Amino acid sequence: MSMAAFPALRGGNQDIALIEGDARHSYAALESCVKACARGLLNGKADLGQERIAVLIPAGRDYATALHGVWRAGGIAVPLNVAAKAPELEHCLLQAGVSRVMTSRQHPVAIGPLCEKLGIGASHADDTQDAGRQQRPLPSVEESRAAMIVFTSGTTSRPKGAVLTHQAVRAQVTMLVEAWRWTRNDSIPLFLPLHHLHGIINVLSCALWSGATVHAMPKLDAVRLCEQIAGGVFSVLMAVPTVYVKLIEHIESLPAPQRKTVCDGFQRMRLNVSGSAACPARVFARWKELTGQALLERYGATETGMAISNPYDGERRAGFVGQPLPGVMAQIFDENDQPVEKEAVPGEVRVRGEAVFQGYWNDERATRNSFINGWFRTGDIAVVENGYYRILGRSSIDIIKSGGYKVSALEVEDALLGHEAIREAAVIGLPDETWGEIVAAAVTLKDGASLGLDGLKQWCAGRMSAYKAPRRLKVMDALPRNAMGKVVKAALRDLL
Ligand code: MCA
Ligand code: AMP
Repeated sequence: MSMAAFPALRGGNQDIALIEGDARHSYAALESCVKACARGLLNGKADLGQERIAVLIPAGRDYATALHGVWRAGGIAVPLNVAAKAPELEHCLLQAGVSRVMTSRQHPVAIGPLCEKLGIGASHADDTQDAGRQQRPLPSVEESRAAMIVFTSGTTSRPKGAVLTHQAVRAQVTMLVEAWRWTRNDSIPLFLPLHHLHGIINVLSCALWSGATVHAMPKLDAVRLCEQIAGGVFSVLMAVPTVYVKLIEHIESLPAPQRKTVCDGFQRMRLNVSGSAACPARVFARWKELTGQALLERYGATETGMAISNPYDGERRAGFVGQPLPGVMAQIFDENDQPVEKEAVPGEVRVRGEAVFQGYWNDERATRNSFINGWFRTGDIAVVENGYYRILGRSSIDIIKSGGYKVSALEVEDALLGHEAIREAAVIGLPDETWGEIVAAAVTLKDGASLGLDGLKQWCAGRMSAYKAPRRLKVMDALPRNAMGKVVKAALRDLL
């Protein structure tokens, strides 16, 4: 099917699309910024022809303008982490073959030197606007064309770029809007990062497709958020379990009358969703006690979008992620690649459908390995019990989920080996009440060298995003290895 790039701004002209600090941006104003940005990017060309353009902008009008501007001009948007460090950004920029980076004058990110080094252009979203050519037609972008490359960590050392077509973006958004009953009356806070689908699709894109209002926030501020919720500002909340843990801590610290006002505020909301990592049953239970809200837990991945969800109406079961969303095929497979039809038998979750990604950018081998007979292999192990899926864990110990971020143990190990004192490194995830898991490292040192956690944290600071840096360190004489010489990570868990 041929159509304009996913037409995702569907609010009434005067309705408010985005609130950013004191600024309120109507749908009409945003639409006009997007068109001007697309024309500015095209600069007289008919179509960007799949040019990769990075978006390095925090939540707000400039982000939405750049993302939609790239889409409307026929480019592929590459949303990047505004808090990433130079080596991480360099990997993504090179891997995706990015030709220019869009930043925001209002929220500058120091990318200039890196762009210069790589010979990549950089421009502010607010400058890349060509209002003078309002009449020039924008290209008609086939739905089968790529819309976005979203980087995700995996069992390989460096993150891979998952390619999502416009069709996949549309499928993900329309499915969630229907399943979770979005309307133009909704209002949602956006504090999650905008280089992952949770923020991009579940919050921003679903809201803008529904004509709802997004309140862009520079980061999670539990105090302010609770005040706004007490004031009835929001109808929907979407967050990772760590956010609910932090909100519970904050609410429990409030004096009784204030606590009641905040809890009543949450109770009046129509929907609280948790995802990106397992929501512990105790968090589900405490949230319900405090706010009366049964958290709607759902399961997804960068490569599939949202795949399995507890129901909007009906029982939301603690510790379970529910059933496949409409239009998504999900199935558990055993070790012999046979579908598991019986309940309570664990196996790998595999997903197929319109919403699934196309492949990893420029990485045919990884793409081939990640699909089997058309099914995407999530690497997650699950069972179905009484009709609902329960995620048991991951097939690889090398994937860590910390505060909803996926971390590759191998990527962190590779980086640590660059430290002058470290001879060997093994990284694992340790269970943690707030973060789900935290990154922990066991190392052996070179002769005569010494290393402490503070020193390691400092060293990591310029080299990797804060959430990847080890929060535990154990210096060992030797790492536990099996007869084949492979580090036994399960044994490390106990030692750490
Ligand atoms: C911050 N810190 C972390 C993390 N975040 N440490 C480990 N893991 C983390 N995720 C560290 C900081 O470096 C700092 O350390 C201290 O914690 C406090 O930082 P602060 O920025 O104040 O924390 P925060 O603002 O409260 O952030 C917590 C957060 C954030 C809001 C939970 O981590 C977050 O936005 N996570 C969501 C990630 C996400 O969107 N994932 C979706 C992936 P120090 O004190 O040492 O300086 S998409 C996905 O998974 C699929 C599609 C799906 O199903 O959704
Ligand atoms: P990402 O690659 O960052 O998109 O992370 C996707 C992964 O997050 C999935 O493969 C799961 O391991 C994990 N995940 C997402 N939602 C849930 C959930 N509700 N329960 C358990 N794990 C989840």
